[in-house]
Amino acid sequence: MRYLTAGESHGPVLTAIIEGLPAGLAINEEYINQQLVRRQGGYGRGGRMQIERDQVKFLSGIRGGFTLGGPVTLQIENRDWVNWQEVMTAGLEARLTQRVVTKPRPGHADLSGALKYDHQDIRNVLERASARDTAARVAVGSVARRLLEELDIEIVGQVVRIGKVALPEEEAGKTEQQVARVKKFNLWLKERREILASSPTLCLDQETDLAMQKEIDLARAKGDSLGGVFEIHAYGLPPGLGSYVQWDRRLDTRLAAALMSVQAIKGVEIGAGFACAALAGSVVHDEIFFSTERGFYRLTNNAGGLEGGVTNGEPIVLRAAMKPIPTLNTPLRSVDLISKEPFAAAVERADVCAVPAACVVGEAVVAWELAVACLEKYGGDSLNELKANWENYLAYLEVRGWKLESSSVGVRKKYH
Ligand code: EPS
Repeated sequence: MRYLTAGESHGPVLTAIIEGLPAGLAINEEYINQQLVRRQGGYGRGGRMQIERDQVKFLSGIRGGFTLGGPVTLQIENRDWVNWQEVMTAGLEARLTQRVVTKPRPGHADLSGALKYDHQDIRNVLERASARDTAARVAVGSVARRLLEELDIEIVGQVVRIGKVALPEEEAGKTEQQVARVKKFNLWLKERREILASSPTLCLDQETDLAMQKEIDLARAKGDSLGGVFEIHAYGLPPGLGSYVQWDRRLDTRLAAALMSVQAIKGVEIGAGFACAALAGSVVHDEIFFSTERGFYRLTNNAGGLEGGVTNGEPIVLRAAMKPIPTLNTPLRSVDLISKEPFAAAVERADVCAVPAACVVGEAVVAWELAVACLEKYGGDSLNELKANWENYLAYLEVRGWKLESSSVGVRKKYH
């Protein structure tokens, strides 16, 4: 399964084509729109999100509410297009001398993009480099999420840090506390979703949520911007997705790449991640136990559900660090592309903080990689074929001593 996205931030539409989806998957536009709304929200967004009302339109590959097996085309309109039409239109009549950008903003693709593609107008770079494209990626990821639901796989994301404000567990370190948190959250998936849906920063802890909002207000008042860290958990993955036999088949390779590909992400961790480096092996590795009742089980999940690039049956735990948005109201020093004169970057419309939005994008790109891994493992041209292969594999695992009931798949079924 693969996909491409296309579109400029102020062009008429964003488009994505997905190829390789099995036939027979029930999907509707409303399902995708719910995720698009989540991406548009979050505390700290700027003026552009007042204009856009992202909604997907299916243009191919779906009939009567079910996928056909052919390429699925998704389209999202840019409402801002009406304000940019004359400048952005594809025809020769485009007013290319208007809204020209020659002042590269530090932290954006502006300077390297203009040099790489031989552009004199940085608009030709920023239009495609823009995080506007993440709307298309969320639409694509939502299709993958729908497929994963059929296999009882759930993904949930949360913001754990914005600027200097972080969840108390963050400050405490990541071994015991993190394990306890992962376990607790496993039982509380439904409640977690409800709390997160009402948190403007996508943070589970109310006190931290309020402190994060204050931090964003402070940054806004100072004309500054903020980054942060979000965490994605995936539940319901049996052991055996991904492979250690080749570097590019390792699931952690793909998940890390997917998260790194999201605009402004500068770091990714899996499980206890960078904290592992400071700890002894005896503390880090998740010991293996067995009982006839539970089958194979673990008491810790520092590996974040991945060993040797393969899922081990524990929840997947990923984190991504987002840098502060580089478009600032406090000008940074830069140099004009054409005149080579130094200047202080002009004040522009921008988000103060887009970490909650990036978390929704993170969920989407993780959903995509997990759906690809499932299709590779189980195969099938139709959903029925995929599910039959999946159930067959779960039955095989049970024979080998890995029990669905005591795994995160089973726990989910019991509690939700
Ligand atoms: C972005 C700049 C802003 C953001 C945009 C990403 O857009 P504009 O230049 O139109 O003000 O709002 O994000 C989105 C449009 C979006 O949908 O998330 C950038 O430079 O990356």
